[in-house]
Amino acid sequence: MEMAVSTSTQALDEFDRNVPRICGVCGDKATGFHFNAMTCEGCKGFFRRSMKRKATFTCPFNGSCNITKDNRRHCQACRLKRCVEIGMMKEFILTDEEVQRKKDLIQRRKEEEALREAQRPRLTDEQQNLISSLVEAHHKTYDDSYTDFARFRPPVREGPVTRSASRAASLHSLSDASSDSFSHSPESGDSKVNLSNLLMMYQEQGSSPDSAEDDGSRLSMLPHLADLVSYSIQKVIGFAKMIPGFRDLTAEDQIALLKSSAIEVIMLRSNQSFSLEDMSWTCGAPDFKYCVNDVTKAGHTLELLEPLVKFQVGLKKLNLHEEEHVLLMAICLLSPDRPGVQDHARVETLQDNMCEVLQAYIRVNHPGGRLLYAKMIQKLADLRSLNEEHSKQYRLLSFQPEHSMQLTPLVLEVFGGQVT
Ligand code: VDX
Repeated sequence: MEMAVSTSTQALDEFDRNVPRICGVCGDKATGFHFNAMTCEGCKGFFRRSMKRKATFTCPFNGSCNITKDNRRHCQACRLKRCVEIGMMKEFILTDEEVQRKKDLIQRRKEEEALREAQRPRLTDEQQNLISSLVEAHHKTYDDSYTDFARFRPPVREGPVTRSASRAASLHSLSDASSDSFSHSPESGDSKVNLSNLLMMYQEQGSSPDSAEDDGSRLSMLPHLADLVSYSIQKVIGFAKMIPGFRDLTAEDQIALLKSSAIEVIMLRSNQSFSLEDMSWTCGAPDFKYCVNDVTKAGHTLELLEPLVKFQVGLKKLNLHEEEHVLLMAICLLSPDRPGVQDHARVETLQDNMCEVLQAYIRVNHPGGRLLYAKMIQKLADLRSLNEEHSKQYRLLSFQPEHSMQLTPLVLEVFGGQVT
């Protein structure tokens, strides 16, 4: 019984890196278990040689020598006796043939591993370079310290939650009522007429003077978030310009791509600051932490914000590598099917190439990423409908001069100008 226990603990010890590695025979530094006991290389060899020679030793002293690292050569008899005492067994000694077989096995395993490593799918240098460029471009345009945010017009969190949201919702029913007049062709020239009509309708049934200041119509977060988005658009432009191939497109195509994808890329990049713990975008200082309620104070409704937060949660849970995150932004930006893109084929070639790189990257570097590519492409589809909903809500905002005046020239240029 006792024997069984000590053997099993010894076996466990072998896996325990913290076990003192001291030779049980002489106290020298041990190299592991040899013939069933923890010993140094010297005592291991001594035991094997003694057994092979079937040597018999006699102690020149009284048969009870204390074996140490320094005197272990003095008395072979007591050294061997000590070997047996600590459990070394001749049955554990391999024959020459067994030693050879063991060596062969180790060699074969090494060769197999080398072969596997050589056969492992790899990214081409060109693919590797593309990824490096995108990662570098992102690092140059996304500052994790968020220190620039202090330069934006300050965030103001005032006004009741519900009224502000319901006010925004009433804007919505207005848009639904007249949707067939403009929603299908946002770019068409005659939309202006409808937009003006809509604006007039809104103003007629709009805020009464007494409720104007405290019902959230001031959109207290709009200046700050408009500046945040304006700043982010600049960063997205900087990122786009560093995507290999983007600068070679015509200026018109570059602009068409940026105008239609900017909000999507912003939503994508913002995932880096999104936190699952508090379901908000956390950008350093407490002032720069944005929750859904804050965004309603910039004129948006739950009809956008609920799916937007869902999107952020789903994206966050994909736990993308930075390489995948930047590739997804580049793929989003280089979508050939955006309104106004002329050289569709060229954009498609660029996008296809990046999709290939993304798939290869996942296959090679993302263990358990079998379904990841498909899930990422689904996120691009989600972004399209978020874009659609944002456009709708932005349009309502931009119709109201008192709100559109809070936007920046860049935001107005990229998302579309106010009614004139
Ligand atoms: O990650 O219609 C990134 C940089 C940081 C922070 C960040 C967060 C993005 C957020 C949180 C970035 C606040 C609300 C935003 C959201 C993305 C889109 C959403 C800005 C921007 C709003 C619906 C956008 C409204 C814009 C407008 C008022 C013009 O770049």
